[in-house]
Amino acid sequence: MKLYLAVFALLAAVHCEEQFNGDQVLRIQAESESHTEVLKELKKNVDWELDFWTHGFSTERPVDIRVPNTSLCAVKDFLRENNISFTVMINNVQELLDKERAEMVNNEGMERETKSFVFAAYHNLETIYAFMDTLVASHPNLISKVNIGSSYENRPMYALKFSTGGVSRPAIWVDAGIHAREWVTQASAVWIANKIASDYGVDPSVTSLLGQMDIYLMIVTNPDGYAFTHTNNRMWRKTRSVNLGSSCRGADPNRNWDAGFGGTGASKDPCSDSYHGPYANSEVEVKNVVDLIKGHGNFKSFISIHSYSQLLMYPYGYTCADIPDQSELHAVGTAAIKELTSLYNTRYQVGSICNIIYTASGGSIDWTYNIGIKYSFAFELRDTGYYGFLLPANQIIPTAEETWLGLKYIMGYVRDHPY
Ligand code: 0X9
Ligand code: ZN
Repeated sequence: MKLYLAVFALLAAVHCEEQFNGDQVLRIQAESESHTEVLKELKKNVDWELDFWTHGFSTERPVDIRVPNTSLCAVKDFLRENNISFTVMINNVQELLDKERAEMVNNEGMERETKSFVFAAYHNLETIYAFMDTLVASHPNLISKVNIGSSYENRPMYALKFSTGGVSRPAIWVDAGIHAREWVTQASAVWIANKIASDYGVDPSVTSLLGQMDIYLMIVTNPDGYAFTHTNNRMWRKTRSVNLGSSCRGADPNRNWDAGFGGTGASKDPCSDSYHGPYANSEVEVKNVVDLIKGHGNFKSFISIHSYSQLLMYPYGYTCADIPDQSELHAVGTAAIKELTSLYNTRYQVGSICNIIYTASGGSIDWTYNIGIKYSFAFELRDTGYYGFLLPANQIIPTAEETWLGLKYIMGYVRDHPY
């Protein structure tokens, strides 16, 4: 009976997982304003079920779209009719997903056998949470697990707090995985957590930092979405909240913060991947972080980690107006990227969200900046569009290593520039 149930559960799990056979990701380059307008029209077409992997429309940056197999002919015809050139960035999405899954299964077997954690692999939520417990247990005087509340589907949300003592010390916040499908961000954050733990007392910069400040690191900021990318739909981005009056679920947790909420670069359509939600902080995952930040009251830096595009951004997203600290943040960002690039020559661009990618309202770092957290940054990690969200696991460690150099630079700067 038990076996029967297990087999049934397995079949059910396999059965309901979204398939992407023959789907392609097209990379489209708009060469004029009229192209840009055509692409905006394309986005309004609901019948083709397009999945935009990039969110802005400009002649400076390509637009990447996952096109379901059944819409491929129509979309390619449409682009050709409008004289818009494109390349096939991913030829068959499902092939990459199958490979990713096979690697995960293989890796799980290895981890069970060797009772060790493999950093060069993607892991599900349970395994990441178990990793956090192991890390805390082996560094009890440095790391604690802070439960900041529960997700919509009642999963606990944990930040790792690195602290050597003191009372309400100035602190640095780092979060990853607020967008569920950006898997290299959660995986990099796992590696970085381990790196901070092992470098304390060894690397003078980390040691002096933690002598004065605390670090809060949230590895999985959208646990419901992350679990869903493992069980149902690898391409899920949003939260999993129910939307009244719609059969579509979730809001974009990076359009839900109280900064320019509901403005340009967010959608009011609950079915959109950039749906801002019914009101600011409606998503409990966002609310939990907001409450922690406000309740703490002494964060000096807030860094949010996304993928992909290889960018380091500072506010604002909701307007292209310069922030008062523009030149300082630009200089800090540029120096951080210099460190990042020094390792593997990975090229990054630095700028304000609005100027560098697109107008995006309701973003986290705009809110943190506006409440007085000057050193607010957002990373977009690898790559620039070979694999997009489906970055092969053998790039996790190099991505994490180089990102850490950038992060460490920012953290050191924050330590040395109290305000
Ligand atoms: O559109 C976004 O939310 C981010 N890009 S992504 O492709 N990862 O979705 C960029 C927004 C900048 N980040 C923050 N405002 N925190
Ligand atoms: Zn993102």
